[in-house]
Amino acid sequence: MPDSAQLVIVANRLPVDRVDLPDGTRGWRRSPGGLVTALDPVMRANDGVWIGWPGGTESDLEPFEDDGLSLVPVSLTEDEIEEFYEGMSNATLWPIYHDVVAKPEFHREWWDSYVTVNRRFAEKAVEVAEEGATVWVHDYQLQLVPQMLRDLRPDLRIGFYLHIPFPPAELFAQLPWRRQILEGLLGADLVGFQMSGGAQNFVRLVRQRVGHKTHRDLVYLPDGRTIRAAAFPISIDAEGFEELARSEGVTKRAAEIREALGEERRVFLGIDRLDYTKGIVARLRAFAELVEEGKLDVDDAVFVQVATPSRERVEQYRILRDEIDRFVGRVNGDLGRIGTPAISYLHSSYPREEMAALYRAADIMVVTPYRDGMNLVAKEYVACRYDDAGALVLSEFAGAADELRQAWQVNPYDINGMKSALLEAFHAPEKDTTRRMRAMRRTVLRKDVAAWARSFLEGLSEIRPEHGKTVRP
Ligand code: GDG
Repeated sequence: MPDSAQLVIVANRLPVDRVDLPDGTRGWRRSPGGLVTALDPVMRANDGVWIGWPGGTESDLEPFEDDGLSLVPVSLTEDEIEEFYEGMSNATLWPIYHDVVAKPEFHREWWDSYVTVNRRFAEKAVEVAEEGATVWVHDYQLQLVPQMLRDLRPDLRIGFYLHIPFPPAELFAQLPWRRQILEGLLGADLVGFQMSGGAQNFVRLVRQRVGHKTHRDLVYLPDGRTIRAAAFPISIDAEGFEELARSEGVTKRAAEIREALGEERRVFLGIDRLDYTKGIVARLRAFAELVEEGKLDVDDAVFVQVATPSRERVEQYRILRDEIDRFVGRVNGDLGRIGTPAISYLHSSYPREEMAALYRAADIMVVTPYRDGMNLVAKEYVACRYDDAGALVLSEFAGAADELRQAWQVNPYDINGMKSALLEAFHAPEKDTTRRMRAMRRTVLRKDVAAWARSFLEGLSEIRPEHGKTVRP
């Protein structure tokens, strides 16, 4: 474990989960996220350190190594989990940043906890960052960290990346702490967003609310510093997914899934964290109405919906879970037949192999968020379709819609529009689906997540080349 590092990643979660080992001790298991796959090579090339919360409330955890990655745990108390994580992060910022799809709550004690926890992350980062190091801060839970870092350590090169949308000024303005958040982000040299729209919203807000001069993607601070705000659309390890999809195990499992669902039936698939931004009920409603109207028959079609448990202690998420349970129960009660339910609903999380097998088994992938920073599920589906088969129905409000132009794009608020798209994708001739899938595959395979990480870090090193050391790509 190095004492100091040239590259420091700061994210809410560490890329590992706490597990009980067979010998009775507690250990760690790598949680397979896109972010760690992307950052693994740059972390290794630069002896990087990753700072994050390991989940839970253990407080005496020391820095450790996991499979060659240096990890530094930041602990949270039970109250902080409630106020900083479930409260301010997931019941205030998350809904505001997603078009106010759910009503955000504002509580001053949540904000206080957000400040405290952000400071703890910043202090940990400066402990391990070498002189002139690059610190890359991730996501909406840690928006105050960039300025805190700058105050403590002006020698650092600081990048920030937001994985979720950055809202229009009219929505952001509701936040009682809007100015503090903008100032927090302005501590960075480069602020990265999924879409150029997010970057533009940010620059406009900085001009309006903080009063700094701006020009295009640049913000000029009174002290002479320049900050850049730009889009870096995230992607996936496309080759890795394709390889997994081609493996014998996944191929066999995909065939089993098809058999279990009924070989004759075509498979619609949704995979999401159970989140109200993902539009799960609306898409199931569209499908159910098609069955009810006789436009689809349960002998010919089934909808498999996987909803991965998420933020289960946040009230809005409990309400949504009940709503889905009720809805699926009613649809299957009304429209299913013995052994052939209309919707096959799974509230569970699965290993990556099972995800790939589901992608391989699905004829029509349905991704219909009301708002989504990018949506990696859509890209993963495309990466797994090495046979150029399969159709993608995709919300125009997912960042991915910008790149996956050949999907059947839908407005998730328009149930009739979604019904038409589902039917069109269902009946599309092979020639059409192949042409679309080929084009989408070219896009997804051309720019993977490693390229995303490189381009962000390159962008960061170009801002003030004379200031700080350069990270090896
Ligand atoms: C945020 C932004 C942005 C899901 N269930 C299981 C599982 N997953 C994996 C998927 C995919 C990832 O989780 C979900 O990523 P998404 O992009 O779809 O959505 P969010 O979780 O909301 O992610 C989003 C992303 O950050 C990256 O910047 O694209 O817009 O909201 O990779 O495969 N993986 C496994 N088992 C599961 O049950 N193994």
